[in-house]
Amino acid sequence: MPTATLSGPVTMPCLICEVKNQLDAVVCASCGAPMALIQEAVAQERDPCIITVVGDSNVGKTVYLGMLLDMLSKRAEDFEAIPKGAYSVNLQHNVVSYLCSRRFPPKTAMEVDTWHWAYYQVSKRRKNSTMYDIVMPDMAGEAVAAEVANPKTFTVIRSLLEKSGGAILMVDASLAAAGSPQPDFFALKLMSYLDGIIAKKRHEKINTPVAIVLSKADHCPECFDDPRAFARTNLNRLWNICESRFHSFEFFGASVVGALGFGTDESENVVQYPLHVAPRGILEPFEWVTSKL
Ligand SMILES: Nc1nc2c(ncn2[C@@H]2O[C@H](COP(=O)(O)OP(=O)(O)OP(=O)(O)O)[C@@H](O)[C@H]2O)c(=O)[nH]1
Ligand SMILES: [Mg+2]
Ligand SMILES: [Zn+2]
Repeated sequence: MPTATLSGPVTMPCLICEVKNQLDAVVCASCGAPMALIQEAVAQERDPCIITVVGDSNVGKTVYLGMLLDMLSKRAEDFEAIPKGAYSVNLQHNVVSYLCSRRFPPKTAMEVDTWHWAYYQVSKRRKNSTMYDIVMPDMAGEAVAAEVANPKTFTVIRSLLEKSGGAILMVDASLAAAGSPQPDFFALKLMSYLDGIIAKKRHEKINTPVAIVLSKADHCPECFDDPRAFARTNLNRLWNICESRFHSFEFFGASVVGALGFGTDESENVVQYPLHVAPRGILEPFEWVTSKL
């Protein structure tokens, strides 16, 4: 129970879902977002911009986000990124540690309080360049799937997308190129879910920029040459809903590994090992989304 003191209110609205929480809460009691985000935002004195990375389980969200943040903090392409709060570094730290030991990070757990949230201040190292305060959580694909199938199972996902200035949708290009309809259908469901929560009027197109990342493009290099043509051919349902309902969307090929090795674990399952890290097309989607904010 909140208690009132003479020094002022003891509750603070959550940055993501706006439910009031006690000041000393670690995570929001309603959606599970870390309250450290709010403390950072208050110190910042301006609203952060939320960019949400969504996609099915196993498409490569964790690897992509970890690599993106790492490249930003290494000043790739003249970007400058300053983590706001040490907890923000955990995602990048985790992914880079795994990749350095030639393993992929484990899948993200369903529990919201175990997700890594990253809060960075990003800008270009130029005079008068715009500063963006960017919040990017690493969500579990299974939670995204559950929310899309049954809205309100994971309220945090809905609140996040409602508040997002931009979104990055990840689609497994290697699966799509191999003829599986799963990536196309999942992306179609997600875009229609987004349409449902963001659209102000049913007949108006959506302005929120959506970058569609064709992940694991090392398996299908044609994604790099002409990502739009790849999408039109292999992800035609997704392409059509983008064209009909979204003003601003773009496709990008991306991959993190240059060479893969294969082995088996204790239960004789085939496991992939990243032998060589060669990020390609990681910054472009992010740069495109921020340019549209
Ligand atoms: N070939 C290739 N495989 C990749 C790449 N990135 C990720 N993978 C594979 O995809 C798997 C899943 O990657 P994650 O980043 O954990 O996927 P995720 O979207 O976070 O999955 P959830 O946490 O379950 O939602 C990895 O274990 C790798 O086997 C890539 O750039 N190229
Ligand atoms: Mg993950
Ligand atoms: Zn909340």
